[in-house]
Amino acid sequence: MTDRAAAKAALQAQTVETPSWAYGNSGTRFKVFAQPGVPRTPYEKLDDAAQVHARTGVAPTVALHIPWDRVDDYAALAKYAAERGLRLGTINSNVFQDDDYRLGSVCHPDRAVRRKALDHLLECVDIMDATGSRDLKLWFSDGTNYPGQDDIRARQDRLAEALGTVYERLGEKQRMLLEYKLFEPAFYTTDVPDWGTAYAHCLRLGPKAQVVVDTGHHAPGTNIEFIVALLLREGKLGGFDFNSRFYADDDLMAGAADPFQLFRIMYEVVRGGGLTPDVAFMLDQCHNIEQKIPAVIRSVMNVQEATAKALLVDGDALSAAQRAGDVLAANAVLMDAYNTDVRPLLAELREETGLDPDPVAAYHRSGWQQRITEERVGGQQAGWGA
Ligand code: AOS
Ligand code: ZN
Ligand code: ZN
Repeated sequence: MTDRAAAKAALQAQTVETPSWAYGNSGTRFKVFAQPGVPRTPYEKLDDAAQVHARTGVAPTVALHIPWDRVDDYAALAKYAAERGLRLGTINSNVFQDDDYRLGSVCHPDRAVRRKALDHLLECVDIMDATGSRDLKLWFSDGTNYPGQDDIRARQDRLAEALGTVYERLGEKQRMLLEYKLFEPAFYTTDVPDWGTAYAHCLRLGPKAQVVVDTGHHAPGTNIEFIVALLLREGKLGGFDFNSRFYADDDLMAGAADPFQLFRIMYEVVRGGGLTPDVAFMLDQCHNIEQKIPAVIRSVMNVQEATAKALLVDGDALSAAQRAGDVLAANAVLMDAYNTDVRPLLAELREETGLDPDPVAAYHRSGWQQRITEERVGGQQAGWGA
Protein backbone atom coordinates (compact mmCIF):
# COMPACT_ATOMS: atom_id res chain seq x y z
CA MET A 1 0.00 0.00 0.00
CA THR A 2 1.19 3.47 -0.72
CA ASP A 3 0.46 6.46 1.47
CA ARG A 4 -0.83 9.51 -0.43
CA ALA A 5 -0.52 11.75 2.62
CA ALA A 6 3.10 10.77 3.16
CA ALA A 7 3.80 11.31 -0.54
CA LYS A 8 2.30 14.78 -0.35
CA ALA A 9 4.34 15.66 2.72
CA ALA A 10 7.53 14.53 0.99
CA LEU A 11 6.64 16.52 -2.14
CA GLN A 12 5.99 19.60 -0.06
CA ALA A 13 9.40 19.25 1.58
CA GLN A 14 11.35 18.73 -1.66
CA THR A 15 12.87 21.88 -3.13
CA VAL A 16 14.36 22.47 -6.58
CA GLU A 17 17.11 25.05 -7.05
CA THR A 18 16.93 27.10 -10.23
CA PRO A 19 20.04 28.39 -12.02
CA SER A 20 20.56 32.12 -12.58
CA TRP A 21 21.85 31.41 -16.10
CA ALA A 22 18.55 29.83 -17.17
CA TYR A 23 16.94 33.29 -17.02
CA GLY A 24 19.48 34.98 -19.34
CA ASN A 25 19.91 34.75 -23.08
CA SER A 26 21.69 31.63 -24.24
CA GLY A 27 22.22 29.64 -27.37
CA THR A 28 24.48 27.21 -29.11
CA ARG A 29 27.88 27.97 -30.56
CA PHE A 30 26.04 28.94 -33.74
CA LYS A 31 23.70 31.60 -32.45
CA VAL A 32 22.45 33.22 -29.28
CA PHE A 33 18.82 34.22 -29.76
CA ALA A 34 18.03 37.33 -27.77
CA GLN A 35 14.62 37.25 -26.11
CA PRO A 36 12.68 40.31 -25.02
CA GLY A 37 12.54 41.08 -21.31
CA VAL A 38 15.49 39.00 -20.12
CA PRO A 39 17.29 40.18 -16.97
CA ARG A 40 20.01 42.81 -17.20
CA THR A 41 21.47 42.22 -13.75
CA PRO A 42 21.74 39.45 -11.15
CA TYR A 43 19.03 41.32 -9.25
CA GLU A 44 16.62 40.96 -12.15
CA LYS A 45 17.48 37.25 -12.42
CA LEU A 46 16.32 36.95 -8.81
CA ASP A 47 13.10 38.77 -9.71
CA ASP A 48 12.43 36.09 -12.34
CA ALA A 49 13.38 33.26 -10.00
CA ALA A 50 10.91 34.70 -7.49
CA GLN A 51 8.18 34.24 -10.11
CA VAL A 52 9.06 30.55 -10.39
CA HIS A 53 8.96 30.15 -6.63
CA ALA A 54 5.70 32.09 -6.36
CA ARG A 55 3.99 29.75 -8.85
CA THR A 56 5.49 26.42 -7.72
CA GLY A 57 6.16 27.01 -4.01
CA VAL A 58 9.17 24.69 -4.13
CA ALA A 59 11.95 26.74 -5.75
CA PRO A 60 13.25 28.98 -2.95
CA THR A 61 16.95 28.95 -3.84
CA VAL A 62 18.86 30.27 -6.85
CA ALA A 63 22.27 29.04 -7.98
CA LEU A 64 24.72 31.79 -8.85
CA HIS A 65 27.55 31.70 -11.31
CA ILE A 66 30.74 33.65 -10.78
CA PRO A 67 31.68 35.81 -12.69
CA TRP A 68 28.37 36.03 -14.57
CA ASP A 69 26.61 37.10 -11.36
CA ARG A 70 29.42 39.16 -9.93
CA VAL A 71 28.21 42.08 -7.77
CA ASP A 72 29.99 44.49 -5.42
CA ASP A 73 27.96 43.54 -2.39
CA TYR A 74 26.89 39.91 -2.02
CA ALA A 75 25.27 40.52 1.35
CA ALA A 76 23.03 43.09 -0.36
CA LEU A 77 22.19 40.55 -3.07
CA ALA A 78 21.31 37.99 -0.37
CA LYS A 79 19.10 40.59 1.32
CA TYR A 80 17.39 41.36 -1.99
CA ALA A 81 16.74 37.63 -2.42
CA ALA A 82 15.35 37.31 1.11
CA GLU A 83 12.95 40.19 0.47
CA ARG A 84 11.53 38.09 -2.37
CA GLY A 85 11.25 34.91 -0.33
CA LEU A 86 14.41 33.47 -1.88
CA ARG A 87 17.87 32.40 -0.73
CA LEU A 88 21.10 32.39 -2.67
CA GLY A 89 22.09 28.80 -3.34
CA THR A 90 25.02 26.99 -4.83
CA ILE A 91 27.96 29.02 -6.07
CA ASN A 92 29.12 27.81 -9.48
CA SER A 93 32.75 28.55 -10.24
CA ASN A 94 34.05 29.36 -13.70
CA VAL A 95 37.54 28.32 -14.70
CA PHE A 96 36.76 27.82 -18.37
CA GLN A 97 36.08 31.11 -20.12
CA ASP A 98 39.47 32.88 -20.03
CA ASP A 99 42.12 32.61 -22.76
CA ASP A 100 44.53 31.42 -20.06
CA TYR A 101 42.56 28.18 -19.77
CA ARG A 102 43.29 26.91 -23.28
CA LEU A 103 45.24 23.95 -21.84
CA GLY A 104 43.18 23.65 -18.69
CA SER A 105 42.73 25.38 -15.34
CA VAL A 106 43.72 23.54 -12.16
CA CYS A 107 45.29 20.81 -14.33
CA HIS A 108 47.16 23.24 -16.61
CA PRO A 109 50.86 22.45 -17.11
CA ASP A 110 51.82 26.02 -16.11
CA ARG A 111 51.85 26.68 -12.36
CA ALA A 112 50.83 30.35 -12.85
CA VAL A 113 47.60 29.38 -14.62
CA ARG A 114 46.88 26.77 -11.95
CA ARG A 115 47.34 29.45 -9.29
CA LYS A 116 44.95 31.81 -11.10
CA ALA A 117 42.28 29.08 -11.26
CA LEU A 118 42.79 28.16 -7.62
CA ASP A 119 42.50 31.81 -6.57
CA HIS A 120 39.14 31.97 -8.35
CA LEU A 121 37.90 28.87 -6.54
CA LEU A 122 39.00 30.32 -3.19
CA GLU A 123 37.29 33.60 -4.05
CA CYS A 124 34.11 31.59 -4.65
CA VAL A 125 34.33 30.31 -1.06
CA ASP A 126 34.70 33.91 0.14
CA ILE A 127 31.52 34.68 -1.79
CA MET A 128 29.78 31.70 -0.16
CA ASP A 129 30.65 33.20 3.22
CA ALA A 130 28.95 36.45 2.18
CA THR A 131 25.88 34.87 0.55
CA GLY A 132 25.40 32.17 3.17
CA SER A 133 25.62 29.49 0.48
CA ARG A 134 26.29 25.92 1.54
CA ASP A 135 27.64 24.44 -1.69
CA LEU A 136 30.44 25.22 -4.13
CA LYS A 137 29.93 23.47 -7.45
CA LEU A 138 33.07 22.61 -9.34
CA TRP A 139 32.96 21.76 -12.99
CA PHE A 140 36.27 21.69 -14.84
CA SER A 141 36.52 21.93 -18.60
CA ASP A 142 40.07 20.56 -18.22
CA GLY A 143 41.26 17.87 -20.56
CA THR A 144 43.30 17.26 -23.69
CA ASN A 145 42.51 16.88 -27.37
CA TYR A 146 45.37 14.71 -28.55
CA PRO A 147 47.16 11.63 -27.25
CA GLY A 148 50.48 12.69 -25.75
CA GLN A 149 49.40 16.33 -25.34
CA ASP A 150 49.92 16.18 -21.57
CA ASP A 151 50.57 13.62 -18.87
CA ILE A 152 47.29 12.09 -17.69
CA ARG A 153 48.66 11.13 -14.26
CA ALA A 154 50.35 14.48 -13.63
CA ARG A 155 47.08 16.22 -14.40
CA GLN A 156 45.34 14.07 -11.77
CA ASP A 157 48.03 15.09 -9.26
CA ARG A 158 47.47 18.78 -10.05
CA LEU A 159 43.72 18.33 -9.74
CA ALA A 160 44.08 16.60 -6.37
CA GLU A 161 46.35 19.37 -5.09
CA ALA A 162 43.88 22.13 -6.04
CA LEU A 163 40.88 20.25 -4.66
CA GLY A 164 42.75 19.67 -1.41
CA THR A 165 43.48 23.39 -1.01
CA VAL A 166 39.83 24.33 -1.66
CA TYR A 167 38.66 21.62 0.74
CA GLU A 168 40.84 23.03 3.52
CA ARG A 169 39.33 26.47 2.95
CA LEU A 170 35.71 25.28 3.37
CA GLY A 171 33.84 26.33 6.50
CA GLU A 172 32.28 23.91 8.95
CA LYS A 173 28.92 23.76 7.17
CA GLN A 174 30.15 24.23 3.59
CA ARG A 175 30.56 21.53 0.97
CA MET A 176 32.16 21.15 -2.41
CA LEU A 177 30.26 19.33 -5.13
CA LEU A 178 32.47 17.85 -7.83
CA GLU A 179 30.77 17.48 -11.21
CA TYR A 180 31.92 15.05 -13.86
CA LYS A 181 31.34 15.18 -17.59
CA LEU A 182 32.28 12.65 -20.22
CA PHE A 183 33.61 15.06 -22.84
CA GLU A 184 33.34 18.61 -24.13
CA PRO A 185 35.13 20.92 -24.53
CA ALA A 186 37.98 18.41 -24.41
CA PHE A 187 37.64 15.51 -26.82
CA TYR A 188 40.45 13.06 -26.02
CA THR A 189 40.78 13.06 -22.24
CA THR A 190 38.71 14.89 -19.68
CA ASP A 191 40.23 15.21 -16.22
CA VAL A 192 36.96 14.50 -14.38
CA PRO A 193 35.12 12.40 -16.98
CA ASP A 194 32.99 10.09 -14.84
CA TRP A 195 31.50 9.37 -11.42
CA GLY A 196 34.36 7.04 -10.53
CA THR A 197 36.98 9.77 -10.91
CA ALA A 198 34.84 12.26 -9.00
CA TYR A 199 34.15 9.68 -6.30
CA ALA A 200 37.83 8.77 -5.89
CA HIS A 201 38.80 12.42 -5.38
CA CYS A 202 35.88 13.09 -3.03
CA LEU A 203 36.61 9.98 -0.98
CA ARG A 204 40.20 11.09 -0.38
CA LEU A 205 39.12 14.62 0.44
CA GLY A 206 36.58 13.76 3.12
CA PRO A 207 32.90 14.16 4.02
CA LYS A 208 32.55 17.75 2.79
CA ALA A 209 33.38 16.64 -0.77
CA GLN A 210 30.44 15.14 -2.64
CA VAL A 211 29.71 14.09 -6.20
CA VAL A 212 27.12 15.92 -8.29
CA VAL A 213 25.34 14.08 -11.08
CA ASP A 214 24.47 16.17 -14.12
CA THR A 215 21.99 14.01 -16.01
CA GLY A 216 23.32 15.24 -19.36
CA HIS A 217 26.95 14.26 -18.77
CA HIS A 218 27.01 10.57 -19.63
CA ALA A 219 27.51 8.38 -22.66
CA PRO A 220 24.27 7.38 -24.38
CA GLY A 221 22.69 4.38 -22.70
CA THR A 222 24.44 4.89 -19.35
CA ASN A 223 22.38 3.62 -16.44
CA ILE A 224 22.30 6.83 -14.40
CA GLU A 225 20.02 5.44 -11.71
CA PHE A 226 22.63 2.80 -10.90
CA ILE A 227 25.20 5.55 -10.34
CA VAL A 228 22.70 7.36 -8.12
CA ALA A 229 21.98 4.23 -6.09
CA LEU A 230 25.67 3.55 -5.61
CA LEU A 231 26.64 7.11 -4.65
CA LEU A 232 23.77 7.32 -2.17
CA ARG A 233 24.77 4.00 -0.65
CA GLU A 234 28.30 5.32 -0.19
CA GLY A 235 27.07 8.62 1.29
CA LYS A 236 28.63 10.55 -1.59
CA LEU A 237 25.70 11.94 -3.58
CA GLY A 238 25.78 15.71 -3.08
CA GLY A 239 23.18 16.64 -5.64
CA PHE A 240 21.92 16.77 -9.19
CA ASP A 241 22.14 19.07 -12.14
CA PHE A 242 18.90 18.09 -13.84
CA ASN A 243 18.38 18.61 -17.55
CA SER A 244 17.43 16.53 -20.60
CA ARG A 245 19.59 15.24 -23.38
CA PHE A 246 18.88 13.64 -26.71
CA TYR A 247 22.49 13.59 -27.90
CA ALA A 248 25.21 15.18 -25.72
CA ASP A 249 25.07 17.93 -23.09
CA ASP A 250 21.87 19.35 -24.57
CA ASP A 251 20.72 21.19 -21.40
CA LEU A 252 17.05 20.90 -22.39
CA MET A 253 14.23 20.94 -19.84
CA ALA A 254 14.46 18.25 -17.16
CA GLY A 255 12.02 15.43 -17.80
CA ALA A 256 11.38 16.45 -21.41
CA ALA A 257 13.48 13.93 -23.31
CA ASP A 258 13.09 10.90 -21.08
CA PRO A 259 10.59 11.22 -18.22
CA PHE A 260 10.92 7.49 -17.53
CA GLN A 261 14.62 7.90 -16.84
CA LEU A 262 13.90 10.78 -14.47
CA PHE A 263 11.38 8.56 -12.67
CA ARG A 264 13.93 5.74 -12.38
CA ILE A 265 16.47 8.17 -10.95
CA MET A 266 13.97 9.57 -8.46
CA TYR A 267 12.94 6.05 -7.47
CA GLU A 268 16.56 5.31 -6.48
CA VAL A 269 16.67 8.62 -4.60
CA VAL A 270 13.57 7.68 -2.63
CA ARG A 271 14.74 4.08 -2.15
CA GLY A 272 18.14 5.27 -0.91
CA GLY A 273 16.74 7.83 1.53
CA GLY A 274 18.03 10.69 -0.60
CA LEU A 275 14.96 12.90 -0.42
CA THR A 276 16.65 15.11 2.16
CA PRO A 277 18.30 18.54 2.15
CA ASP A 278 21.66 16.74 1.95
CA VAL A 279 20.94 16.09 -1.72
CA ALA A 280 20.68 19.30 -3.74
CA PHE A 281 18.09 19.05 -6.53
CA MET A 282 19.28 21.67 -8.99
CA LEU A 283 18.40 22.48 -12.56
CA ASP A 284 21.22 23.17 -15.03
CA GLN A 285 19.47 24.20 -18.21
CA CYS A 286 19.39 26.80 -20.93
CA HIS A 287 16.27 27.89 -22.73
CA ASN A 288 17.46 28.96 -26.12
CA ILE A 289 14.28 29.04 -28.19
CA GLU A 290 11.46 28.76 -25.66
CA GLN A 291 10.27 31.33 -23.11
CA LYS A 292 12.52 31.03 -20.11
CA ILE A 293 10.42 31.51 -16.97
CA PRO A 294 7.60 29.14 -17.99
CA ALA A 295 10.27 26.64 -19.11
CA VAL A 296 11.83 26.73 -15.66
CA ILE A 297 8.38 26.34 -14.07
CA ARG A 298 7.67 23.35 -16.33
CA SER A 299 11.03 21.79 -15.40
CA VAL A 300 10.35 22.15 -11.67
CA MET A 301 6.96 20.51 -12.25
CA ASN A 302 8.57 17.68 -14.22
CA VAL A 303 10.93 16.96 -11.31
CA GLN A 304 7.95 17.00 -8.95
CA GLU A 305 5.98 14.62 -11.17
CA ALA A 306 8.85 12.13 -11.36
CA THR A 307 9.28 12.37 -7.59
CA ALA A 308 5.56 11.87 -6.98
CA LYS A 309 5.54 8.73 -9.12
CA ALA A 310 8.61 7.41 -7.30
CA LEU A 311 6.90 8.04 -3.96
CA LEU A 312 3.84 6.09 -5.14
CA VAL A 313 5.77 2.88 -5.79
CA ASP A 314 4.22 0.21 -3.57
CA GLY A 315 7.35 -0.81 -1.65
CA ASP A 316 5.76 -3.80 0.10
CA ALA A 317 4.38 -5.26 -3.13
CA LEU A 318 7.69 -4.62 -4.87
CA SER A 319 9.84 -6.36 -2.29
CA ALA A 320 7.39 -9.28 -2.06
CA ALA A 321 7.63 -9.76 -5.81
CA GLN A 322 11.40 -9.39 -5.70
CA ARG A 323 11.75 -11.94 -2.89
CA ALA A 324 9.54 -14.35 -4.80
CA GLY A 325 11.67 -13.88 -7.89
CA ASP A 326 8.56 -12.80 -9.76
CA VAL A 327 10.20 -10.70 -12.42
CA LEU A 328 7.04 -9.61 -14.20
CA ALA A 329 5.15 -8.73 -11.01
CA ALA A 330 8.08 -6.66 -9.72
CA ASN A 331 8.35 -4.79 -12.99
CA ALA A 332 4.58 -4.26 -13.00
CA VAL A 333 4.68 -2.63 -9.55
CA LEU A 334 7.23 -0.11 -10.78
CA MET A 335 5.35 0.51 -14.03
CA ASP A 336 2.03 0.98 -12.21
CA ALA A 337 3.58 3.85 -10.28
CA TYR A 338 5.18 5.32 -13.41
CA ASN A 339 1.92 5.14 -15.32
CA THR A 340 -0.08 6.85 -12.57
CA ASP A 341 -1.28 10.31 -13.51
CA VAL A 342 0.10 12.32 -10.58
CA ARG A 343 -1.01 15.70 -11.89
CA PRO A 344 -4.25 15.69 -9.83
CA LEU A 345 -2.27 14.88 -6.67
CA LEU A 346 0.14 17.77 -7.31
CA ALA A 347 -2.71 20.12 -8.21
CA GLU A 348 -4.40 19.20 -4.94
CA LEU A 349 -1.19 19.82 -3.02
CA ARG A 350 -0.78 23.24 -4.61
CA GLU A 351 -4.35 24.21 -3.79
CA GLU A 352 -3.87 23.09 -0.20
CA THR A 353 -0.89 25.43 0.08
CA GLY A 354 -2.66 28.38 -1.50
CA LEU A 355 -1.15 28.07 -4.96
CA ASP A 356 -2.83 27.93 -8.33
CA PRO A 357 -3.11 24.26 -9.36
CA ASP A 358 -1.72 25.16 -12.80
CA PRO A 359 1.56 27.10 -12.29
CA VAL A 360 2.24 27.73 -15.99
CA ALA A 361 -1.24 29.13 -16.64
CA ALA A 362 -1.00 31.23 -13.48
CA TYR A 363 2.31 32.65 -14.68
CA HIS A 364 0.85 33.57 -18.06
CA ARG A 365 -2.10 35.26 -16.37
CA SER A 366 0.14 37.17 -13.95
CA GLY A 367 1.23 39.76 -16.52
CA TRP A 368 4.91 39.37 -15.50
CA GLN A 369 6.06 38.47 -19.01
CA GLN A 370 4.44 41.59 -20.51
CA ARG A 371 5.85 43.73 -17.74
CA ILE A 372 9.48 42.63 -18.18
CA THR A 373 9.15 42.84 -21.95
CA GLU A 374 8.18 46.50 -21.62
CA GLU A 375 10.49 47.46 -18.78
CA ARG A 376 13.73 45.65 -19.56
CA VAL A 377 15.62 46.70 -22.60
CA GLY A 378 19.02 45.21 -23.52
CA GLY A 379 18.93 41.96 -21.52
CA GLN A 380 22.05 39.95 -20.84
CA GLN A 381 23.50 36.83 -22.31
CA ALA A 382 23.76 34.09 -19.69
CA GLY A 383 27.50 33.87 -20.22
CA TRP A 384 28.03 31.07 -22.66
CA GLY A 385 25.91 28.69 -24.64
CA ALA A 386 26.03 25.58 -22.42
C1 AOS B 1 28.92 22.15 -17.78
O1 AOS B 1 28.73 21.42 -18.76
C2 AOS B 1 28.27 21.89 -16.51
O2 AOS B 1 27.03 21.29 -16.72
C3 AOS B 1 28.15 22.96 -15.43
O3 AOS B 1 27.48 22.42 -14.34
C4 AOS B 1 27.31 24.14 -15.64
O4 AOS B 1 26.65 24.18 -16.82
C5 AOS B 1 28.03 25.34 -15.25
O5 AOS B 1 28.63 25.20 -14.00
C6 AOS B 1 27.19 26.58 -15.23
O6 AOS B 1 27.95 27.48 -14.68
ZN1 ZN C 1 26.00 20.88 -14.85
ZN1 ZN D 1 26.71 20.47 -18.63
